[in-house]
Amino acid sequence: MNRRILVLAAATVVFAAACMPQSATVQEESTYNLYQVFFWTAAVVAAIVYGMTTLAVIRYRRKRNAPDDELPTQTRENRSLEIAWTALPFLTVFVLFILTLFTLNTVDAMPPNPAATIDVTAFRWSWTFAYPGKGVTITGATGQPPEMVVPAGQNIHIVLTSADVAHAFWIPKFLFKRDAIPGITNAFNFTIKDPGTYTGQCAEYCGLYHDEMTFTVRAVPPAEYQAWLAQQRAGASAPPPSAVPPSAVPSPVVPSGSVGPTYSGAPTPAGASSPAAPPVASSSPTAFSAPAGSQP
Ligand SMILES: [Cu+2]
Repeated sequence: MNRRILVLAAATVVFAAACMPQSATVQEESTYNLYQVFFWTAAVVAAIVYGMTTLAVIRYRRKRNAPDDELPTQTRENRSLEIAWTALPFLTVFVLFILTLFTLNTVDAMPPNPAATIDVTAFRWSWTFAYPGKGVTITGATGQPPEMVVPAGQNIHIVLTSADVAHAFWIPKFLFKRDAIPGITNAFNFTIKDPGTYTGQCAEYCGLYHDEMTFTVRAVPPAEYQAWLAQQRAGASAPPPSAVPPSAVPSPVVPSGSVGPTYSGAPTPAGASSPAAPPVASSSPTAFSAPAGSQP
């Protein structure tokens, strides 16, 4: 019976470790490795704590027919034991702290000359992706998530900010999240390992339509990325058919300098209406625009 419980516990631990998601980016492989170290450290600590607790409960339980006031052997002042249970947790936390520092350095590293730089601006309740110097700006609207197209296998530089309240740029498969704060820019790099579409969303509750603040990042081969840029510049409204997955809906595209408000950190004038919905026509039944001035 006990052996069966042990096997079940071990199988659960191994299964949980295998369930951890691999990162889709090169940088966050280090985050994945750190997760593994934390997980297995926690598993060992749990095994020691629960194991010794169970042992004490079973071994030193009150025996049948024992007198009421009988106590197990009382031990005090075991110097080496006290040193061990102080030093070992300290050492464990110290090692985890150092490994976390190394991981942060990897995640926050920004090598020069990225293949693409994208200015990301969060606003209630969508995102603007601007490609400075390329003449391309993609702006989503509430219920119409925008798509960021980037070259796969190349270094991407993101400069993140917010036009109104605190939001957070989160792509679960990247194992990465960063806050978008008004008046502050947060920069980071990532290199997506394989072409594909990765969904992201705002991870900081920011108001009534927070749940509509989704977006996608589509990584394509570098040549296709250049073709996409040229096509956007030329004012085309749909990506090339070869690049469209069957379920994809073309993103609302606002060429730079045309319609729509700018969100480049300019403060919203007092009394201005919500910047949530640039004028993008849609026939989708799920798409909607937040009425101006309807902020909760
Ligand atoms: Cu948000």
